[in-house]
Amino acid sequence: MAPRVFPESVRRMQASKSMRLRHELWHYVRAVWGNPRFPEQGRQLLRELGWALPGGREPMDANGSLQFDNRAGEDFLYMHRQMIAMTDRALAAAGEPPITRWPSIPEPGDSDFPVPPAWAYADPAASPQDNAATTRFLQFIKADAYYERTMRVRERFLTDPANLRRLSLGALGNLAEFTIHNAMHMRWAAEPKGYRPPLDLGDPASGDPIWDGLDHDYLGDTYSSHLNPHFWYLHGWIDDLVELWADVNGVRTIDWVGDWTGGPDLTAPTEPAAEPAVEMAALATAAAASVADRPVRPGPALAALLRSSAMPSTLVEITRLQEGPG
Ligand SMILES: [Cu+2]
Repeated sequence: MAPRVFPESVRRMQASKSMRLRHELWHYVRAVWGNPRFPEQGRQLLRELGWALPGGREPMDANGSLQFDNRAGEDFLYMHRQMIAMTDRALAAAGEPPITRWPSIPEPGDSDFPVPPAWAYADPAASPQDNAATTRFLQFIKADAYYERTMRVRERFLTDPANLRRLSLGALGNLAEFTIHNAMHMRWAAEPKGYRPPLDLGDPASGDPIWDGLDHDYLGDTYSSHLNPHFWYLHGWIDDLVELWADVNGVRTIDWVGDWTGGPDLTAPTEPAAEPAVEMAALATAAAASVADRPVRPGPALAALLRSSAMPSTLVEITRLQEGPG
């Protein structure tokens, strides 16, 4: 059976600029916040926008090592759990059952979820060497051997009750995000229709509307990944880890500490996506203030600084850095 495609009403909600930007910015902030190369002005700008990461909840420390005792992994599990709940509500409103979840990660040769082939990565904003390295990374992560030597091993580790008993929920979330979730995104990503320019922190809501269409569902970009049918299968699998963990540890009600879902909606109030905006408001934390109340403009100096800092901040960059092939 082909991966399930949601009704257009649901896909329209997911394709709204509001939801796209929220998902992208949420991942972006967590990627850059603790990086010593991220300029302090950038952090200040995010604070002013209401998008500061709650204190001490960087997924990685300044050296890029995963942090297991600061609940950052809870943020990851919690935020995506809210996305699933929102989508399940939209599906119910359209008369459809909740998202379908992968009970286990599809093996090589799975006829329902074949791994799309690697392609020659050709981001016009990257150097030829960089594109070649990303192409090698795609070949590496999509190979059967990657599943057999790495992904399956990690799946077994993360679902083993003995391990789940030893891990806090935050540690589990962080391990899941960076050892298997990012890799699943890239393994099941298909060649995109084009290469979207990265987030412009100076004007987050800007960007060519061609990237907002229903057909922009590239799994390797947090701006579009949730439009891709695979997103819900793989995040369903991740979300089930939470239940498995709770079960194994006899936890009946999870007392979430890491519950950061991002800041206010930064899309212009004139956005036509009125309904999704209402839904998204439920995700915004202390989000009463809108950008209009806080006319923040970073100026060209910060924009140039952010560009030149060249930190890994996108899903492709982070996963390539972590997974190799070296
Ligand atoms: Cu995400």
